[in-house]
Amino acid sequence: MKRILTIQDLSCVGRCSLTVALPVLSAMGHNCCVLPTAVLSTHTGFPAPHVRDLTGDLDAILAHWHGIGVTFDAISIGYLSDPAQAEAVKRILDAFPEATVVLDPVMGDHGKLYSRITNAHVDALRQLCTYADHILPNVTEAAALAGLPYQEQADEGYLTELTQAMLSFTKQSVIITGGSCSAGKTGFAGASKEIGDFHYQAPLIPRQFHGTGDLFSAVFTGGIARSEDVVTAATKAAQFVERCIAATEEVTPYGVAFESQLPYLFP
Ligand code: PXL
Repeated sequence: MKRILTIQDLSCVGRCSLTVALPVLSAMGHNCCVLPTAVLSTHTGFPAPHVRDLTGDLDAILAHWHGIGVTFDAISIGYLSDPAQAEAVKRILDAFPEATVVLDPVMGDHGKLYSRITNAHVDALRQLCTYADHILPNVTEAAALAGLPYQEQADEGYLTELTQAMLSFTKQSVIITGGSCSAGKTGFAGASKEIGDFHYQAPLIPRQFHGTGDLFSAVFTGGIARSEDVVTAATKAAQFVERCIAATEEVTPYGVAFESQLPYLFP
């Protein structure tokens, strides 16, 4: 069993972030520890959520862990509610140098940044990428981080341009999620300093949900912690997301119904 720290928000309603990572990593047989970056009444896809930002608490939590000798095998990072949190997250990563770091630079989707995400946030996450072993931006986030224009209909050339630009920011690999190389398909485009480029494409299910990137990140992190290679972990994560989308009857802001699919993750 591996001990994994996941750093992201707790959105009380609307499956995403911690309410996805906790059940997924536990189902995969890991000890999932959490560091909430904020508590939101809902994720920001619902109108006007109440937000309690926890930036001021992160260093005190780290100090306590340090004092009692906690260690982590892996750390996954998702939504930060304020760009200043990137500095606190760097201190956490410096404190646990043995942990494998997976960063999903959660900022937007479909060509738009989420409400609350500013240019300062994009700059802070670009810097944070250099601390990560693996980064998992979607096409919107990769374009924003790389400073390239967003293309709704991505093709292989565009995805390769994005992966190459992003590879220089990360220690080991980049996986761009939600990229379509041809009409009716979706998947990911990856690049690793060790093995070069890799791709995965499957038939597109034309329904969009909040939280699928968080689901991908959780399954990927759990796979890496199981010592899977990057391509295997990413492919299993993509297939699990497909399975959850297929199992969800209605498109709503409540997200994908992953609960019935958790047994497929059991060790
Ligand atoms: O699923 C990404 C995500 C995570 N956390 C919060 C969000 C979103 C996307 O909207 O609002 C708070």
